[in-house]
Amino acid sequence: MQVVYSPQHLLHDPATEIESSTSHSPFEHTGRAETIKASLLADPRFAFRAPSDHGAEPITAVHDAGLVKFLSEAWAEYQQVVGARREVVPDMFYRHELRNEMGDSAEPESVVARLGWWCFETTTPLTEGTYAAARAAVDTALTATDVVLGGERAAYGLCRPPGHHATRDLYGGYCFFNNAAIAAHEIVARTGGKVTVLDVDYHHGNGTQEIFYDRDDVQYVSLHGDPRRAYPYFTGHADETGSGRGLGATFNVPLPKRMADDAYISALSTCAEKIAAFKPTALIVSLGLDTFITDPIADLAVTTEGFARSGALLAQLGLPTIVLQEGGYDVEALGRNVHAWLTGFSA
Ligand code: SP5
Ligand code: ZN
Repeated sequence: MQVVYSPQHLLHDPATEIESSTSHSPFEHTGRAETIKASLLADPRFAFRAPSDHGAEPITAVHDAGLVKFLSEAWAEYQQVVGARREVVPDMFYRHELRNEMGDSAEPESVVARLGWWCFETTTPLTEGTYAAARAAVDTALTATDVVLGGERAAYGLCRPPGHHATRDLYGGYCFFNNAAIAAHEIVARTGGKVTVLDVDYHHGNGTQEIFYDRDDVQYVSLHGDPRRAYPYFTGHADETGSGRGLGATFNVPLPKRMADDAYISALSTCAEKIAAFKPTALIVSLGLDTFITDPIADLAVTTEGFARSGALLAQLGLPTIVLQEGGYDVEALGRNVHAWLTGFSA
């Protein structure tokens, strides 16, 4: 299987994360992608290639152009306006209730205000090289897409930073650009075929869901920790099924705490049936390994063997498949978990 990897991810290197009312070393860090790289490099069945530059147009097909502009300039502008900071994080978030009965705001001018305009939470700092890394992650997803549209059965994009929490207009949840959504839209635009994004990250992919919620050409299927207890809390409930033309093209399966392999595989089989019924021409898997039994920020109990079984089950759909890296924070196990999933798929 071809693996797309870029060392540009190293440019996004926060040293702190503001989470659970504390500032601590980040769960989402450069070592995650490096351990996955090492694990796959050790197996000659995986062939590495670098991404190619796809420009900004595939990004602005999915995201507001203002978000791209903001991320390209915000870190440097903050240094000028506020002072030298390694990580840049919002102090204030725009909530439209601030202007009840006054009419909604337009994008403000101050970089401090713009942070709160484009970002939805505190755990996703901007560093000097964040924009370059986020652009490389998009190019990684699009190059993996090229490999599959070129005729390969499957490809893996080692995307970092991840993408599935980024909405059309907002970044957060360790995500800046929605790599999977950009790839899905690109396949529809280039082939006219329908695409499914299957999101197996522990956290609901609120961004991917939002981007495609009213569309009938991209199906979004997700199984994740129940948002009644799990981040991102405000989306991912079973009654969110799409709107307008997209009604029925969103399918959410909230999972209970400590769910282990057999029950998880059974839930994944239900998702596979939903995908088969949609009849897509291609499958994108948002591959988060934070469902793992010892993940530090999640509470499911999937094992390495469960990941191998997951890959094998999804291979049975027989679809051209692009697998894109999302979360997974037990870094000691992350390399072998990704390897198990991908070799399960390819076996
Ligand atoms: C891509 C991805 O997996 N993003 C996840 C973002 C989650 N960020 C906040 C997680 C808060 C978890 N708090 C649980 C504390 C356990 N010590
Ligand atoms: Zn996650």
